[in-house]
Amino acid sequence: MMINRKILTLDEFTIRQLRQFPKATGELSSLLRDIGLAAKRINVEVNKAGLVDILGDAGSINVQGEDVKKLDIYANTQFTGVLQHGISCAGIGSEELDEIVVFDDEVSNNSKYVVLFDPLDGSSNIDVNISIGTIFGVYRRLSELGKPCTTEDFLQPGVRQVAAGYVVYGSSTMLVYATRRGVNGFTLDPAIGEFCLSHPDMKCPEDGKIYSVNHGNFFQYEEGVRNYINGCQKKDKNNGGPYTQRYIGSMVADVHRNLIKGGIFMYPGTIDKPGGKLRLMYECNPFAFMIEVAGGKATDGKRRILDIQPTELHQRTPFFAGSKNMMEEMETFYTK
Ligand code: P6P
Repeated sequence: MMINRKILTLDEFTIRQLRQFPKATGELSSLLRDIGLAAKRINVEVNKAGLVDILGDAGSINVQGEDVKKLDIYANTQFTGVLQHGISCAGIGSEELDEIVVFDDEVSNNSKYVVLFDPLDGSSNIDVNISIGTIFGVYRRLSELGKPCTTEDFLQPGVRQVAAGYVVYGSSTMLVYATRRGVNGFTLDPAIGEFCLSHPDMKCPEDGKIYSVNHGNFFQYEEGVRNYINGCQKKDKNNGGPYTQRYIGSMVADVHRNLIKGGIFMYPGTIDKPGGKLRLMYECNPFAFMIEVAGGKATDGKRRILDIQPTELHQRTPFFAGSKNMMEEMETFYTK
């Protein structure tokens, strides 16, 4: 029987990466495999959501004040569980939980990393079968090994992430993650239950023609943002041709598309919410890290997202991210 050596599973890929770092302990590779395991379990439930009455609200309200879908809770439990029972994670911060969870057992207290995640982003789309996703960021802890992790381990600027990624549960299920060495995408092969390397060394095109923003908030945006959006619509053949507006209302799906095709994703601040809607620690920082590693840019309109010093676990930030040249064009409108 011929073995197809071209197909690399997530496990094989992380082990090969490990070989390039003889001094590496393998904890990060193990953590990424744990995330892949949780993603596979969540994928099973997401794919049958309409069949087992898993639709509909779980009846509770999360820390964001949003109706919690049953899948949110399931996804949060899966990620928390695999990370707690792994060998790499000392604790987690989740969109679904008011406070951090310190695992505080011997193995976890001797683990090097902490993880922040949004277990199921875009969950309001579950009931209408639109792609949803998981977003995660991994930090090396600052506190002393052997002791429980602390809040300071989580409130680090995004530039200190050692890895970040997302899972998009869509027409296919993909896990995409970045380390400083690059961004790689793995597509789940349901026949063998493995994430297989399908998008090696992903790069964000420097240019694009897609802009993603909620036009419903247009008159609430700052003038510079409104001028940029108008500019996107006035493009003619003499200045690169018209842009296309694409906005699914699911950050993972929108940013994933723009990462592959080129484009700019915007969730600006508004008059009502000048700090924006998206969360810095487990939505914006992970995507900002990935997009920068892939060659793009990510700011809050003025500052580099990864440089923001967080003060709260669930703080929000305006978010602009995508193709380098589109971001630089947007910045000229913002500073006018
Ligand atoms: P709006 C989903 O609720 C989410 O957090 C992101 O996935 C998405 O990009 C954004 O909110 C959509 O927000 O206000 O445009 O519906």
